[in-house]
Amino acid sequence: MPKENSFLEKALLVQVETTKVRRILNFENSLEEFRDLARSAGANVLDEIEGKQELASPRYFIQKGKLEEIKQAVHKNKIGLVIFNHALSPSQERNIESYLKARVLDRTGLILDIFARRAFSHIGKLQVELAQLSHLSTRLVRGWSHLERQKGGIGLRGPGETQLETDRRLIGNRIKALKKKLVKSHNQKSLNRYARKKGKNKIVALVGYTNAGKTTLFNALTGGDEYQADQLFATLDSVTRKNLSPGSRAILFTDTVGFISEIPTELIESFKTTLDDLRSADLLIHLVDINDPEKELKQKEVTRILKDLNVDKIPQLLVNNKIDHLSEKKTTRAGVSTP
Ligand SMILES: Nc1nc2c(ncn2[C@@H]2O[C@H](COP(=O)(O)OP(=O)(O)OP(=O)(O)O)[C@@H](O)[C@H]2O)c(=O)[nH]1
Ligand SMILES: [Mg+2]
Repeated sequence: MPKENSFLEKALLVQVETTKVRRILNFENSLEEFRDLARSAGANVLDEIEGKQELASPRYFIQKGKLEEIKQAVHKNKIGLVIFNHALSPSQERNIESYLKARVLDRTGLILDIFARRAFSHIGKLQVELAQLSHLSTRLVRGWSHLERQKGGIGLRGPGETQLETDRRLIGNRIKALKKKLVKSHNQKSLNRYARKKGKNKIVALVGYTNAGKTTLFNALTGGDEYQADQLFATLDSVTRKNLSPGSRAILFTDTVGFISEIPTELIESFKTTLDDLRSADLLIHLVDINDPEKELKQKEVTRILKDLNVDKIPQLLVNNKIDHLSEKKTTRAGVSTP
């Protein structure tokens, strides 16, 4: 087990294999990515519980025996947060929480949390808030019915309106306002200035799975000093800069947010503003980490997301990255290990 870090939130990770509905990455690699996600969210992973079942069970997602096992581990290590590498329905999340007496976060919630930690720009923050509210609004529909009994709240509601209706209305209003703000901020962004001059300057966008090395290449090509790190979702905001190489024509490179398998739809929807920059590109450079055991599947996922974003007709160059790493001995990555 890793040393306890009192500054981080103590967490337990849960991943089960559903043999009748397989996920995109294989079990081990999916677990590895899950550990990276948990680490990126600042979790101090004290335990992991794995399981295997045919299908998700409706009430708790996992089987009761497994849930009891988790409960005991939670109790033993005084863990306050249990993270599932699965999308849980609002009622499953609530049922598990009341059984375990611990906070439960699903894969979508985890990814949203990382995004919230990484959003520094004005547009980034707006996009994350939009994604979180969209996620919350789906939870309100079925999950918060207990709020319907609460009434009151000066100046908040119209006649006969329940708390749930008020919450929905307020969230709906905020979502609408956020979308408006996003469009406005986007129009003011520098890329549009560049786009107007686009006749002269070609735009090349770097795309790929998270951690493929987009920002590192972007910095090398443009002399930029954007944040690059061995972390999932190090980049959230698109940045565009001119190439460095003297003598050649000016080319504008755009660095973008990375993709991930089973990406929450709320995120794709909310990040349309940033991802809109891809539409102005003349060429997409699709970076693939050649050392990644799941590179083919990840490449397929990126291709699928690009199609979803309607940018699959833009010429694309597939580039194998981190080839220097190929000859190096494979090192094991940090996860739950014994010191
Ligand atoms: N060995 C090796 N490592 C690289 C190379 N390019 C990037 N890296 C490392 O890979 C990690 C991820 O790099 P980033 O450039 O942040 O990756 P990214 O695709 O921008 O990731 P996100 O923004 O999180 O989606 C960092 O630790 C880099 O140092 C490379 O060519 N060789
Ligand atoms: Mg990056």
